[in-house]
Amino acid sequence: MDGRDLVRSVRMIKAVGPAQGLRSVRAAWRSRRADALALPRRVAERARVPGAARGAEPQPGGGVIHFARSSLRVRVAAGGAVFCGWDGAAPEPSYALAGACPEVDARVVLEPDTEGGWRVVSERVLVVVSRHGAVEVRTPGGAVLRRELPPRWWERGSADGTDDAAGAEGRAGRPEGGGAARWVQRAEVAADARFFGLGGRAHGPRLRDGVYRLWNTDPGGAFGPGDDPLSLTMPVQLVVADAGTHLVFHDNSWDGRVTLREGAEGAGSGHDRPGTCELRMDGGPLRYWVLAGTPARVLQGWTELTGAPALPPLWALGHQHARWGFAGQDEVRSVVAGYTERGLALSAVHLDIDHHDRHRVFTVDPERYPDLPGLARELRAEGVRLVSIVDPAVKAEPGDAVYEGGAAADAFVRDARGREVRGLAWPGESVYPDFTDARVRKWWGGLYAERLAQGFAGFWHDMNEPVSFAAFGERTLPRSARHALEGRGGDHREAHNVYGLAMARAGFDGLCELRPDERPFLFSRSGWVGMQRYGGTWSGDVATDWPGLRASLSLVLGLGLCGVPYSGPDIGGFTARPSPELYLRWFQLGAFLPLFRTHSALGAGRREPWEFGAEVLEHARTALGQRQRLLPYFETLGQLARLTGAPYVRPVWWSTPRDRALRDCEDAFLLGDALLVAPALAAGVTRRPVRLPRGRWYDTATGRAYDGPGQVWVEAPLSRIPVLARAGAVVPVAGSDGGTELEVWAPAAGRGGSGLVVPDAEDGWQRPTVERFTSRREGERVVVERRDGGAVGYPVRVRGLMDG
Ligand code: NBV
Repeated sequence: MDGRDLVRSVRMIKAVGPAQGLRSVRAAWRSRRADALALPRRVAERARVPGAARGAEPQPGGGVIHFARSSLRVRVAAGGAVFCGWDGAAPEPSYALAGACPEVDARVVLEPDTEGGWRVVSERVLVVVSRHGAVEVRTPGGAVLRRELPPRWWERGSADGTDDAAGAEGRAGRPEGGGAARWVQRAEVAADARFFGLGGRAHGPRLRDGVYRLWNTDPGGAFGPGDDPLSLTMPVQLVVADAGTHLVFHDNSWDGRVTLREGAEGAGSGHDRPGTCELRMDGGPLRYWVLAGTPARVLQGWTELTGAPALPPLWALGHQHARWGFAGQDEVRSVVAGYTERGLALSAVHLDIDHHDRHRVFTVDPERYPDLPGLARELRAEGVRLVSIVDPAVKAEPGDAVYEGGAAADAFVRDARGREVRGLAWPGESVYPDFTDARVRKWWGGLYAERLAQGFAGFWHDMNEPVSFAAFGERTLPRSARHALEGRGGDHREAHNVYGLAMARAGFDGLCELRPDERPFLFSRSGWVGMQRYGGTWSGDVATDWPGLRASLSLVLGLGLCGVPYSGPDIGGFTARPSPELYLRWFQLGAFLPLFRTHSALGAGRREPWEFGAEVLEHARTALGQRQRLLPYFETLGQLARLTGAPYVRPVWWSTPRDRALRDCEDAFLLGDALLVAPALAAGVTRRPVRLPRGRWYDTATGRAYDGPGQVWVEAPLSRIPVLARAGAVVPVAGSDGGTELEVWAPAAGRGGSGLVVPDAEDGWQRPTVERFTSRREGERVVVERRDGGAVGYPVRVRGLMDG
């Protein structure tokens, strides 16, 4: 047990009580023993590198290059995404890909180069493979975006110490994902490159030098910027450099570590030190995808590969309120009444594990919630939905309906000897559904019928890293636990990171079947690449302090760049009672993030805006009003995320990635194309510097115009955070009568602008229509037109004219 284990155990025993504390020690021993018995022992390992190139075999989209001790498949897909697979690794099977592997680009050619290596030439990228297996991805103009050095594998020797590995061709036939060989691959990027992504990281969005682990982990109570990993890791990096932007995704769900080191430019000496990125994996295939282009193009390609983000129903873009610790239905009612009486908008209330009967999933505490369907109906009449937490752990007790049903369906994860794996979770000793089995997903998806009958409209998946409270060691299932892995069979080393993703799929598919006319609303703490197909996520248990506030912005930005656009933090932080100022600043930031939800832990105080004094209430009311007004814009951004992969919340360099100062700017963000939001992230802030992308920007509160690129100081009084609008932007907003109107920010003289509206009046599956608008300045007049030549169709309000 190390220091971190100890702190975690003490925290946990405080939370769950001494009896559970003892059980957690037992759970930890059990898990350790299971692994000791079932996992292969570390024995002599042999290192292997590809060796020299021996020849190449052209194939549609690229080809296979044979080396003395391995082979590399390079395949360029029609949209320009490059696949590289070593040792026979193919793109499928994959938990990340949206569907069938994308079609290849038939125009691609594989040709020998003059250095004894090979080149794969395509329209958007050039892939150069050296004769020892280094792989360079270059722009068509020849600039190197990434250079992967030859990989190295470590394979188990046989009992007598000899290498049990077959030749390269033998390995090529090995089924995907079964590989237990560890491997490492090191890559170089430009000296000026910056790294982003890797899923939800607290100390981003720019990922500084350090080691980042790829193993979904419940931080065990609270996290701040120093904690890594968190619940949602992804082997996805977005690298931004002067030469171009690229995304690299290693399609491998095993435990691993990414070591990043930014490069340095040789200040006139001409000796640049490249940035480096080293990936060390504990097993699984060595295969990766690279997408290159502008950030928008890269995210578009990424969405085509891994799936379009699920569109949240409209109500999920409004303000939502949660707390762990509502006393019961009367308290829920009175919280909603508090919002109504004060004229504060509220679209949903979330019920945490305390609404269950003894913490058991898919149950309701009959004493505290004697009529949940009645409460749901009553709230619904006031426009407020109920959202239910759903944990994967099922109380292992004969007589428990979910347990009995799951046992009959053989749904629970088993150990190597075929016995149910027992862990410890909120209901006590628990078992865990194996969501990597389609049959189990179907069974689990059907259980949401009970939730729908209780009147719930949305779902909040928690503890699905998955968590088993163990006093020491890993707080999850034993690594030796067996999983179906879609029929291929394997253990938790491979299934762990996709557990939350597969659970989200089970919930999403179940809901689509149970309630086919409505888009499901689901967000999940853990997940993996592709989870956006089923819903969003949230910060998890972010610490209540100023660094926690900063971390919550990092998470949302980083996740958006990994293709998961819908997320947000626990406003006010999860762990303690925030100061009024911290609460307000968090609320003001949250009002501009897709998931706008107040939440707190048991004993961490309340989060209603009126709990922090009259001044905070008034300012929170302003922020809520701004959110309500921007709802048509949020709806449009949700639709655009679905259509193009562009996240609602984007780093300020999104459209100008070559602007180095913007690349390093982490305390502001773009909301769509039109708005730049600069939150107050420290105590006592009343004005702050804002780094602007090029063009004219208006402070939306004062109307004052600023010209970018460059840094300006703007007012950030307690009453609001700075929000700047791009000159020329056409922004759909809610007018005073509730209908949509267009707010148009005057273009600078001689300039124009544009904007989109994707109206969506329903929560179903209708195909959206995209309405495009342009704006232009004619003297003192601003002209707004619809691109297709039709009538504008919305009232237009021009802003910023006096200042331009
Ligand atoms: O269900 C209780 C909490 C929940 O409120 C929180 O949002 C999750 O992130 N849950 C974690 C389990 C307990 C954590 C200490």
